[in-house]
Amino acid sequence: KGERGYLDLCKYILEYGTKKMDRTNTGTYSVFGSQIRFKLNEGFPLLTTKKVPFRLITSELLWFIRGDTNIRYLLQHNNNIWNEWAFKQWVHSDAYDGPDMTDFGNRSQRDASFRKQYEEQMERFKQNILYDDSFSETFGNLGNVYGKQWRAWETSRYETIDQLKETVKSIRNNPDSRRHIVSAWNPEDVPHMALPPCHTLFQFYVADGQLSCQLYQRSGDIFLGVPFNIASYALLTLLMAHECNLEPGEFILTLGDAHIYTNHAEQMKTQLGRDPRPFPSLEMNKEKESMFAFDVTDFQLMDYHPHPAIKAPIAV
Ligand code: DHF
Ligand code: TMP
Repeated sequence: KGERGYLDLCKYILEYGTKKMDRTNTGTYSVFGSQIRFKLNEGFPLLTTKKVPFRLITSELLWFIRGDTNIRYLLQHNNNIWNEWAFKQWVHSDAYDGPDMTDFGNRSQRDASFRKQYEEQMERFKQNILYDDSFSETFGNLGNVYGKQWRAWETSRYETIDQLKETVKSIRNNPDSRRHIVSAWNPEDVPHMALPPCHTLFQFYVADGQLSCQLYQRSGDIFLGVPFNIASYALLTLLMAHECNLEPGEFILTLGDAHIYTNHAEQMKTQLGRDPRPFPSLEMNKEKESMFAFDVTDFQLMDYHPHPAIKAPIAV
């Protein structure tokens, strides 16, 4: 019930996870294969053992739904969660003329004077993305990431497939189908993405008038990313249920490599020492019939009383 499943998984990984090096050179405790379930009629699954910024989750999800892959939209909504991965493309390109930013993620944690330089360059980058159209087109685009694959998957016949709309149709017309699937994992495009999709594939399921959703997440940053992913897919399920005139059922998160970065272990223990509170509830503007028409102002979180936020560095 509630976030117990999440907290139990955190405890399990800290206790039994294998110590494993990773792409970012940070180091993790890792477990392969696990599952957490949330009943969506028991409240909206936004963690309460630390404050999770719901505002950032809505604008990121609407960004996927609109088929956008450029961080400009996120910055316009004061959402900075994807900056590092676009920034990386810029500082490694010939167009970049500032101080060396190699391995900026790790170096900015260790070296205060470098951190200042990094922050200056990041600020310059953000201004360029927001106000320079051609800069933003080149460096704001993360490649064929989620939005592109969900809404305009390219076929070998030079057509595009709108997986999200096709799925709406199949849920409405053939609810019992076992093929309500959206895949973000496009092997042809994977080498050209700033970060290959972590939430790889999701499937909907209809039974007893309820719509459930299961996500296969190949790689989960349990402390930072996963709380966002849970809320984001719960929200997507609510939107999809609304659009298909169904009640929300369950959200099921299935994880591949579920890891806690070694530099999040202390924060994780702080969080595990806190008592979970009841989940908040979510009201959305039901006057809008389609998820494609929703705006950030159409969601209202009610009765969210979390413990304080806990800061942690993100592995780039
Ligand atoms: N890389 C890694 N290593 N972990 C991730 O979770 C991750 N997530 C990505 C892109 N790359 C990633 C996209 N989603 C934050 C949360 C989710 C996310 C990216 C970043 C994050 O930093 N959350 C902070 C608050 C951020 C803020 O307030 O701006 C948090 O404390 O939850
Ligand atoms: P990887 O591509 O080497 O697996 O690194 C991606 C990291 O980002 C990994 O720690 C998982 C994390 N992540 C999430 O947990 N959720 C997300 O939504 C995204 C985009 C990334």
